[in-house]
This record gives sequence, C-alpha cells and structure tokens, in this order.
Amino acid sequence: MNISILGIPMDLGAGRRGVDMGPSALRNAHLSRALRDLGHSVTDLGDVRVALPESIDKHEEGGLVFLDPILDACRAAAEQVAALPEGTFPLTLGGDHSVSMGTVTGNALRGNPAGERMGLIWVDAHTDYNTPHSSPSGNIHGMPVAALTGRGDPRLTGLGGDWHMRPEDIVMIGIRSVDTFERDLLREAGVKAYTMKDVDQLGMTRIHEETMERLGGLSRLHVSFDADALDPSVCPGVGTPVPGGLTYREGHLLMELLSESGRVTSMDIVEVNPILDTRNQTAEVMVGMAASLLGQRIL
Ligand code: HAR
Ligand code: MN
Ligand code: MN
Ligand code: MN
Repeated sequence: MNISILGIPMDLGAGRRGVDMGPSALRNAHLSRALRDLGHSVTDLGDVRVALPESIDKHEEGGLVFLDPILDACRAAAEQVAALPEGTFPLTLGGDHSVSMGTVTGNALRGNPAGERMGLIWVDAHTDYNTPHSSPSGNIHGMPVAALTGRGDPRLTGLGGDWHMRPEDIVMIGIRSVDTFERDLLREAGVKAYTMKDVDQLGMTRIHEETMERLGGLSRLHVSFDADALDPSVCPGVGTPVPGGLTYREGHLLMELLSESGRVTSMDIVEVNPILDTRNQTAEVMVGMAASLLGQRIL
C-alpha cells in the first residue's frame, strides 16, 4: 500500500502546550521505518504550516480559543489530504484532536468535492462532542466530532462546505470522560459510544464485530486514535490523562481486528505530548498501534 504521512504540529486547540511536538516524536519513534518494514511504500509529506501561539494573541471569541489559526491549519490539512490520489492511505499526525476536523473532512472529500459518507471510529477517553455553548473550557480539541456532524460554530462546521458526518456513521471506543451538557448533545445526536464499562463487559472482539456491522455499507472508514484512549500507564505523554483506559493489548487487538477487516482507509494519531512523556514511550506505543492497523502480526 502507498501510505502518505502528514504532520499537523498544532497545540492551539488544547489547554496545555506540547502536542505540537507530536509529529516529531512519532517520526523519532521510527514511524516510517516501521511501516516500510511491513512492505508499504511510505512518503512523508512533512508538516502543514501552523501559527505559533507566541506570535499571535490568545483571544477567545464566543467560547472558542484560537479559532482562526486552528481553522487555517484544518483547511490546509483538509486540502492536502483531499488532493491525495485514490488508493493512497493518509496517515495524519497531530497535534491536538482539533486537527481531525481537517483530516476527516479531507478524507471524505477525496475524489469527490461534494463529499462521501464515511465511517468514523473515534478511539478516545473523551467524546469530543462539545459545542462552544456546552464546553467547560473553550478548548477546540473538545469539539471536533460535534463540528464534523454540523453542531457548533458555523466556522467550525463549515470546513467541508455542505458535507457533514452522519452521527449514525460514528462509533466511539474507550470513552470515560464526558462533560455534563456534552452528554445530552451526544445522546440527542445518536452517536454510538462504547465506554470503558462496555470494553470491560463486552470485550474488544465483540465491540469490533458490532462496529463493523454498524458501519456495514460504508466503503471508507477513518480511524482517529487519541493517545489518551490508552491507559495513562501505557501512554503517559498526554495532556488530559484519565485513569481506567484501554490496556496495551486492547489497543493492539482493536487495531489488529480492524486491519484484518481490510476496510480502514485512513488514520490519525493525535494528542501525543512529548513534554509530558517518559522517554518517548507514548510515541513508541502509538507507532506500534499504527503498525498493527497497517498489517503487523505477531506470527
Ligand atoms: N471535555 C473536555 C473539554 O471539552 C476535555 C476534552 C479534550 N481532551 C482531549 N480530547 N484530549 O479528547 O475541554
Ligand atoms: Mn480526543
Ligand atoms: Mn482524549
Ligand atoms: Mn456546515
């Protein structure tokens, strides 16, 4: 397979600094080499240009922190991803999770400017379904899924023109932190979310089967993997750690099963924060997750 790597070194959507170094940390953990060793042809497109927080004013506008530079970076990421040839697998590196407004949009618009239906598998401790009204923080990395489904500020929801994700095409896995009003929005929209209780009770195999069934008719599936989905003991280098997360094996098993399905067409790795990490452990773990999704097997 042809894999194109694109970095979005942005931490403007997060409350803490450091995830802008995520793409470097992942490259340092030998991401390209790991994927080439699996027989893939890998092209690293480098990074999207992102404004430096030091050179712009931190302004909040209607409950949105750093809205304009985040929109610029998301637009640039969406354009670059949308322009990749059909059949290429885009592997996009954040950055905070607001980058996925751009990457998901770009993947949906690839080969069709009007946009296609696409399944979205959101692996995260958080549901990222806030709007400017429901958000307790104003941090845009808590809002990307709501924005993708057309909820929130029109500047965020308008990235794909008239295209939006359908809530029924989204499955979240690993959930254990949801804000009060965010919970209402999520329920009302009808997004399927597997919490950690579901992971404990059903197991990852069953969750994978149900996910494949739910997203049955869709020809494109995007995996957006937030490093904080994994337990903080596995991935300590994240800005918003939540105890009780996915084990190392649960993460790999999900990626292995998705890989066997042969249906995943693009992936993000986001929220890796080298400042808060221990000797780049989080980036190394996430490179392993990408390798499992892209065909690595134990035997
Ligand atoms: N729900 C919180 C907020 O909106 C924090 C969520 C963002 N944290 C992430 N994204 N890492 O998954 O501020
Ligand atoms: Mn997230
Ligand atoms: Mn998260
Ligand atoms: Mn819109």
